[in-house]
Amino acid sequence: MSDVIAAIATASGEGAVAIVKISGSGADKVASQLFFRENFEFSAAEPNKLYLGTVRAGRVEDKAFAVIFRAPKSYTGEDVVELQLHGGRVVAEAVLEAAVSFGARPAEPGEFTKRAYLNGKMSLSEAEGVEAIILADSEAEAVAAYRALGGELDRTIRLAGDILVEAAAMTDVALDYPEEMADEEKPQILGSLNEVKGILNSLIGTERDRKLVTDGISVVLSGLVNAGKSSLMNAICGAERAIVTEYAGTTRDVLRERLEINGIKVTLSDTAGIREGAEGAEKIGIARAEEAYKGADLVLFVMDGTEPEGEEEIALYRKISVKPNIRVLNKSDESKYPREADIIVSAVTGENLSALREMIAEKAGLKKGINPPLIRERGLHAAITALKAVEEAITALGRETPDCVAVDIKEALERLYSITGEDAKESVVEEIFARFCVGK
Ligand SMILES: Nc1nc2c(ncn2[C@@H]2O[C@H](COP(=O)(O)OP(=O)(O)OP(=O)(O)O)[C@@H](O)[C@H]2O)c(=O)[nH]1
Ligand SMILES: [Mg+2]
Repeated sequence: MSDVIAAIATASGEGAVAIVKISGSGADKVASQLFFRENFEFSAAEPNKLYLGTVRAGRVEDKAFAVIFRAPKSYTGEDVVELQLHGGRVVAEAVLEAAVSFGARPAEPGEFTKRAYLNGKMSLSEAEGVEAIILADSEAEAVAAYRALGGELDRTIRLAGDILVEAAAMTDVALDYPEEMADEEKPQILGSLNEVKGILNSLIGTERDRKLVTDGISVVLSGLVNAGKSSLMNAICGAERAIVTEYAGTTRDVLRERLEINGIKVTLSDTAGIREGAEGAEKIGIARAEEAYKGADLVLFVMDGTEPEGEEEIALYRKISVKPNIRVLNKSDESKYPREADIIVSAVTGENLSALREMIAEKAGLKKGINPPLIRERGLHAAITALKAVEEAITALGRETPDCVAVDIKEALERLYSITGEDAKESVVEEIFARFCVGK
């Protein structure tokens, strides 16, 4: 039986409410020395119901709510008591300290979720979804994390696993009657292996989207001098970040700003306008600008609609067009020289800027609605090794004896189940939960 653990579950600092969680068999005994209410005993308390009372921890007292969740119907699968106190550091810390003096142990980072996993309340990939939702700092990331947390990844893995188990069973039959494998089982086994290969390929294929979700994309404003890049930077950020003047060659350094565009994390960079014959600091700025657009995921090629399209602009676009890009014709409010563009905007009036935001999100490849469940680095690596094993099984099926095929299928299965943790090694489990914050 596991010991009783306790932790402050809420973030430190001032806040309306602070929560102390106590989990384990005997959590109610610890809590009963902290929380008091007339005619109330935890042993007789109705689960999942809030009781208003008083907490006493040494000299500190507070009005508080207490709730008890009875095993196995709790987050950890054990008896859990939560004490909802007034926010701030002092009361919560006093209550935690008192809980420890009454026999609880301070929880390690992620220990509540680790217990939930060990007690079969959630899989490893769901637990990683919990971690990801806490760490999420964009809407898209939170949505993807919730899908992992909701078990979507588990269902995919289980489906692939079931097909592999069936293929392994067929290989087993062939082990007893090797001469029959060629005619009867082979095409079936091959069909199953190809099916799993397809599932894994699409899972790994979502990696780009996953990286978009977690890392965000880098978008660089580029173009000739005075096109209005800095003005667009400010308009998109909604703040006066970059210096704007009517003089050509204003921006020198690369100016980066992190923001969220339609739920996607974006690092937007303003760069020096590119022109021939620049000297000194401007020349260095242009070299940095070129470096920046070369490394971008998406380039916004900004053109000045009040100037005619010249050779210099055409030549620059030719260089930039090898990158994913959007041709933005700026200054629509005063535009005199229309030309081919993907979108016509005005940094000054704000015309079409929300359409530009949509276009950035779409070009980034993350259309609204497409949001694969989050698969953390560990899971992705396992999926790639599982795929390799499946491919080896397919090759072995054509050339080798059934026992070689069976070995490869077993390897694939082990890798797959390591994603959900059905057969995860202890060390992996330790490593995952150590990354969590205390109290989760
Ligand atoms: N009418 C109008 N003027 C604009 C618009 N956008 C920018 N400008 C003007 O164009 C001039 C240059 O704007 P910047 O934003 O500094 O242009 P830039 O591309 O960053 O210029 P460099 O940093 O020198 O390469 C300024 O006088 C702006 O006020 C627009 O949408 N409409
Ligand atoms: Mg500028």
